[in-house]
Amino acid sequence: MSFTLYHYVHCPFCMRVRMVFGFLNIQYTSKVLAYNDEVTPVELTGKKMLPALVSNAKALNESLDIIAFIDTQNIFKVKEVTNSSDFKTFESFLNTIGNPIHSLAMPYWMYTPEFSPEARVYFQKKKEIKRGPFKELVKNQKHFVQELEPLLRQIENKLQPFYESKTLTLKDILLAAHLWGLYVVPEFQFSEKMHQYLQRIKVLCNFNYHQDAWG
Ligand SMILES: N[C@@H](CCC(=O)N[C@@H](CS)C(=O)NCC(=O)O)C(=O)O
Repeated sequence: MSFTLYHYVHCPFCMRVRMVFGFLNIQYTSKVLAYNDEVTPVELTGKKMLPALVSNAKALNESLDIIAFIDTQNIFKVKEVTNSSDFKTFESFLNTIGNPIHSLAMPYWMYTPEFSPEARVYFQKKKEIKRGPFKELVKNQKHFVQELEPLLRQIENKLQPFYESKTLTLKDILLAAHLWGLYVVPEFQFSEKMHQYLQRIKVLCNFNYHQDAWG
């Protein structure tokens, strides 16, 4: 089967899929779309939302559905994990960490090479509806870092050395994909333990953030 993944480089949901592709050692064609390209994603799946996976005639949205689809040996046990009693709590924790992560990282992401000037304007305008002016986000960096620290400590306390596990699981993929975005923020630094955790996942997943820019 051939796979084409349409994604945004900075997008944590897209990164989830890239990490799983790498872990499973499955080749795919990578297509990075411009953030202001509304036509291509809608043509693919009917929604302006990535990641989108096209395989043979089928196009799929939703990172977890894509992971379940490509993981034919059910290594990540997507259904079992997402139906388990603690998954709602885990998902809400992801949202909780996502908030300060995005507030810190978005003003930097938009200046990475993924964004043309037009895509940058589009991104900022759209994201400011939910988050307020980016200017304020940048002013409040200290506050977001302070909000994050205890949350990261909660993760750190559960590493065995993976999240509540001796081996890598779907939860590590979801956490790492969210946390990875923080590497772009100079005002924030991971603890050594968290950094090692993310680097361990990077190696296991053959994850190369810059793959589309540098090969
Ligand atoms: N539930 C979706 C969420 C995907 C999502 O939110 N993608 C964002 C990028 S991080 C998106 O495509 N946003 C389009 C836009 O806001 O224009 C998944 O897990 O795949």
